[in-house]
Amino acid sequence: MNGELEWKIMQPSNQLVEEYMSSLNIGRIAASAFINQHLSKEMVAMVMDARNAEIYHPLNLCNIEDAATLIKEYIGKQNVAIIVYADYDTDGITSAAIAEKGLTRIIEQVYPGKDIPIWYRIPERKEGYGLNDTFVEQMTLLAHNNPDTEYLIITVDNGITAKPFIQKLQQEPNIQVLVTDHHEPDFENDLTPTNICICVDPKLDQSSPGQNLAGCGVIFNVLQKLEEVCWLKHEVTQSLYYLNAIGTMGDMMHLDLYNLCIVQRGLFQLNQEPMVSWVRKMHNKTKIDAFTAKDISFTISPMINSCGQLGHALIPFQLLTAREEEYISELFEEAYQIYNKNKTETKEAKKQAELDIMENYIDKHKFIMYPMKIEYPGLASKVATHLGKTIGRPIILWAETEDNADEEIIAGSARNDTKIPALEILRAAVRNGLAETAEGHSYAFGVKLNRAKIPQLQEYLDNEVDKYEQLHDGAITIDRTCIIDCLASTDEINTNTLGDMCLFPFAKNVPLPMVMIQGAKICSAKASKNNSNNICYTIQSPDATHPINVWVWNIKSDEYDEDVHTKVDMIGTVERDFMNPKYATLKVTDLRFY
Ligand SMILES: [Mn+2]
Repeated sequence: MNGELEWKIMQPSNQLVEEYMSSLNIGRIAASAFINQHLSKEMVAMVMDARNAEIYHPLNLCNIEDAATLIKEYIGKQNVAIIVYADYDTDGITSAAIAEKGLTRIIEQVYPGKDIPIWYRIPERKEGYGLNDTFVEQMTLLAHNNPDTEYLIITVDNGITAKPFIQKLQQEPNIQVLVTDHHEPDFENDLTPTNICICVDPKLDQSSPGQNLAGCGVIFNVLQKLEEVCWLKHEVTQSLYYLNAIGTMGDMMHLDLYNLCIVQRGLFQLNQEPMVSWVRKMHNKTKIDAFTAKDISFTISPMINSCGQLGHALIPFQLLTAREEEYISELFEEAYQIYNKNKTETKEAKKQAELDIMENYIDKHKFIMYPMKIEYPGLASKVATHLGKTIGRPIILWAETEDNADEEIIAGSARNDTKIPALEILRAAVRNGLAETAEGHSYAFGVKLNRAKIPQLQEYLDNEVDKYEQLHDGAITIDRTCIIDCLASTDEINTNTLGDMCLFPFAKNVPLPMVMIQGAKICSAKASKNNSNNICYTIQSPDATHPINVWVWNIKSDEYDEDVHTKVDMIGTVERDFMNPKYATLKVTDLRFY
């Protein structure tokens, strides 16, 4: 914690800050952050107002009109069943929930009383992502045995690379597939089904709007279009923004203007009355009375995701779509328990992996390849994210389980917080036949490895990193620069500032403003009874009227000496005090005593 980061102050001009403050009616800290993030006043105002905005129209995604027309045609038929095929992560589950609630209510509005069966299929983790042979066989058999029923399969958050499966499905005359997805198409290997069924995916056309939509954002837009072709107002989709917000944040999509508005509108729904029943339970459980974007990222989405990771993807889907209060309570308790279990398991897995790597890998390798003995492979990517940050090397991690022990090809998660071009190196390895695939972003990507070639690949990666390092000094060190938006007094760490932090969905690419308290007097310091590395400091800026309390976690015990140090510089974000959520505190990112 102490003094690890390089602080870089980016305080904008007073005049500009004041313009933002008066036109947006916000404080100095939020204003400075918006300016540093290059967000115009008009853009910020648009996002802030999105909480009350009544109607959004669907984005003009390619094939969206055809998709809506196809659904309209099917819901008008007599003998018809709809099957929604989703994914087991937060985005997949919220996509399925949006489809469930959306389709049911739209059908009810267009054909009151008409009963169209809608089934949901959320594969479990061990089945793998996307359509699979078992599903194709089941559907083929079903369609074959019921020749008078017409089946419409709608994929959500998957399907754009499932051409072989869709081809088989559509061999049955009474099966039709509609793909809605946001993943990259794969034209090269002829896996993209655009020529055999209707596909809605913004990635099919780089010039299409909605490039940053999550899977749930795509199905949401399709349903909005369906409302339009059915001559309905957007009443149904209007009530589903909160699910769209959760899925969008859960998939960690870039928050462009459209996504910021979705999240803002969704947050408003999560916090307003009448509240969705499971959301109210979440409020009670967490003792938080107004969720922020950060709460979606760190509490709500993880609860949904953690069930899928431990092999219970159906529970959160049922929770999100259940209608009976008693059933909702039951499902919520179950989901929350799995979430807690997941947290404990993840913590333990992180600790063990870190220890093992530090003892047995770090001296031998520049690019860590780590086979992890883990009960729940779903936790591997979370462990990888943690290790990428802490070990300071690029890392590929995969789960070694009983299930995959015999498999020739295994999937792994790669993370890279260094300046090493890890993805480029892996792609070169794929071209050299040492690995199967590498896809994603430089900081986080997925790989498929050939078990027999792992030793060779390891040698290759170590060599490549070595070569790169010799050309680029310091490439393997993690970038520790921390941008500070604004210098502040301890007096400004107050509930007004805290209120500003809730006016806008600060998260991801628009993070909470980073403030710096300079030259504060240390009035007192008190260690936690449970852990002497956690200390509550009472500090006061030179010109402030009140001292404030801030907790600092995991402080190196030799860093602070009360006989020597009397002052401190701190950087951090203004957040709820965990002891008393109504009050503001500084969540300290780094500090320096003197
Ligand atoms: Mn997704």
